[in-house]
Amino acid sequence: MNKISIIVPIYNTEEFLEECIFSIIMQSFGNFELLLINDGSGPTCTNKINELSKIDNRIKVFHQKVRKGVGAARNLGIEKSTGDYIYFMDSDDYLGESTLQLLMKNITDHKMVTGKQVRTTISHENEETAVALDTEVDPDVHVYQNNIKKVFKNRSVLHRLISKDLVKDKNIRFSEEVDCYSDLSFILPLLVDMDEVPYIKNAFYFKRKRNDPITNPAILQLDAEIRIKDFITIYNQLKEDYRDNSEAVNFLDNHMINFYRKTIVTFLKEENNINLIYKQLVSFATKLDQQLLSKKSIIVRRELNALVKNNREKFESINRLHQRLRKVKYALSGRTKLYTQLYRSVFTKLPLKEKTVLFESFLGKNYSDNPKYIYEYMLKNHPDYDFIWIFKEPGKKILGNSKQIKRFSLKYYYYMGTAKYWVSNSRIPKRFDKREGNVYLQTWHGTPLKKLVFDMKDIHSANPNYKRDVYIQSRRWDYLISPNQYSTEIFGSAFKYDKTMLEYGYPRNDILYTGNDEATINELKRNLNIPVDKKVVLYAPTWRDNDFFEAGKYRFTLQLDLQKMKEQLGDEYVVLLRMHYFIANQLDITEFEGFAFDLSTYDDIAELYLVSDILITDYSSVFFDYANLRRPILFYTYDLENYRDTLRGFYIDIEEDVPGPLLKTTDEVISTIENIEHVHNQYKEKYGRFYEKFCSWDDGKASEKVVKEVFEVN
Ligand code: C2G
Repeated sequence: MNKISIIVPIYNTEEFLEECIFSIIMQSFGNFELLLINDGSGPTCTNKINELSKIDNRIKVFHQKVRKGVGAARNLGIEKSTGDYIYFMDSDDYLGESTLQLLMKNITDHKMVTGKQVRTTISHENEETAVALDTEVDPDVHVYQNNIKKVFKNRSVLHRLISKDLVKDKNIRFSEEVDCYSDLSFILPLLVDMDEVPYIKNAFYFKRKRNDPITNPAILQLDAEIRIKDFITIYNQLKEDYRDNSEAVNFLDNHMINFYRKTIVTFLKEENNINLIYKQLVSFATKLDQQLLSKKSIIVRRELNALVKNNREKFESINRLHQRLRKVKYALSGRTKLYTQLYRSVFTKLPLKEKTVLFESFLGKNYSDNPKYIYEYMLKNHPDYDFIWIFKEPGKKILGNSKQIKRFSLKYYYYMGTAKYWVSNSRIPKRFDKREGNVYLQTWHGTPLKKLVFDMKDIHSANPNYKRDVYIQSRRWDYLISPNQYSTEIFGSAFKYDKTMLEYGYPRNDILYTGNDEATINELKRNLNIPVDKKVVLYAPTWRDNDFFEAGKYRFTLQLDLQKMKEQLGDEYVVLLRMHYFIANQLDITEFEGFAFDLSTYDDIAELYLVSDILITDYSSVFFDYANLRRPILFYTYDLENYRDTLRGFYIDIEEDVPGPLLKTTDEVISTIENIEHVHNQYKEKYGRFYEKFCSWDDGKASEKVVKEVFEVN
């Protein structure tokens, strides 16, 4: 008795499937059948389904050769089910270990019971919310009675344990006409049949928010036009079927009006879109309950009334006003929004300044990297251009006396809107839509070791929308600089970039060829206030995606034992500490004065490369650049396994391919430095191969080549 039929429709979700199915077969409640409905997936996913179906004899597989949609797939599951209860899951989600047990325990005489949905972006073996998976079974404390309307506020059938008799008696099925929102036709009969539903707070369902709506969208990440048409189709149909049931009518109308306000009005921001959906708008508006409508805001009411009368001209004119009001409301809701609105409606409409070039490096933090060297080359050779630097804190010492503006000030928005050229080594915020005529040179900031964007599986950093955001931002790039053939290939796949690639090496490395002489180095050392007679070790690690205070503000804990290093190396060496620009906490090194120097906020790391005799890094791209100097590189990789295998994944085999030893302790670092000549010699051949692969395009002339291709110069 009391068997559950778990129904999982599957369409090309091979990367998530294992996690979903394992979370089911590991349930503490075991009396279930798992019905996997393959809704016309491709061969990779189909093979995966077949392979996984063999691991447990409670799994039954049904293949549909052609895709029929999620509604049809779930309906097939219902037909084939033999259990007393039905439970729907999506194939990219997973369950807490005792989820089914908790639901079963509490359903008693009820027809339905539900639990908590947790939104997640990451796999559960890596996930902190995995803690929730082990939550003790403590049913009594966490049961609430929830109003059925509240339960279905999200219009989803997921994570509801439902009596099969009810489904059978009332012949409840999903709509097969639509791709999105087919759930509505299943929900409505439940809604009219029940008032309250037990809600078990500690029965967890992990709903994955897919991190890649570009390559592999979930149903609700589909095109807005499809979603709108589907919603209206299903609304119209149900409105007809349930016209005599006031409860159902009220539910449908409320959801329709909300959908109109949120999704449809946003879609109509683009004026021409009205042509795509006008007919559908009229069809639903004429069905709305007038009394309910009278409670809505005047603008929505007037728009919908115009639709009821099929008066398109009037509808369009009210909608234009609605859109304007929205913009004003948006602009008034904060300074950033006001400036963004000015950027969009005013600044980008002003004439384009054909000879103005904006430069930004590392989000305005410093005067450095590729933009600095492109700027300096242009300043010397093409002074007929106007140059503007964007800084978080203007007033920096830069070559020449070009204008400096504060990032995110009104002037910044003004120049972003009017300058023809943008030169940046990192991402420019999403809100800056590109205007006609703008030329955006993206220089990027390093040869990738750590996997980037679309080559990453899970996203562990503070921004779960990373992939979508980078996609939007990188569509605006016109040129991208590549430092070597290896990067060209990676940038293509990681950014899905297919516009012009400038394959000239890095402008930021020009100085490693033009400034690698004793006089320049000694001068730099004096400016830095570091002893000229000591050898210099530069420690430049990268940041950890999972160690942050908030987005963009990361934490770093120094794992090098400076005390030991000072004792054993202090006579001969000094150490320069250089944290990544994302690191927000300060290092406290007061007790190592004269031996350790914190140069984390120093503008240009290339100058630190020049003054140092040895580089210590970990997974930072700094070593690809430093290798241009052919000086020794050590890798202090105390957390290699976690970093490589969980956080990021690498493009190269770090244990095989890098031109120096991987070290795990301060003692190893010290003894390697003590024997540096010998160690460096051991890596001679590897270093040669490494240089060939990653540095051979650099020749001190990259800035010139880039400028000649991007700008109108002779
Ligand atoms: N950098 C620095 N100081 C550090 C680390 C990095 O000045 N301690 C600068 C270097 O110019 C380096 C660049 O920031 O090349 C990028 O740093 P990474 O550590 O490689 O990390 P990330 O910013 O994540 O970029 O394709 C490259 C990747 O995007 C990595």
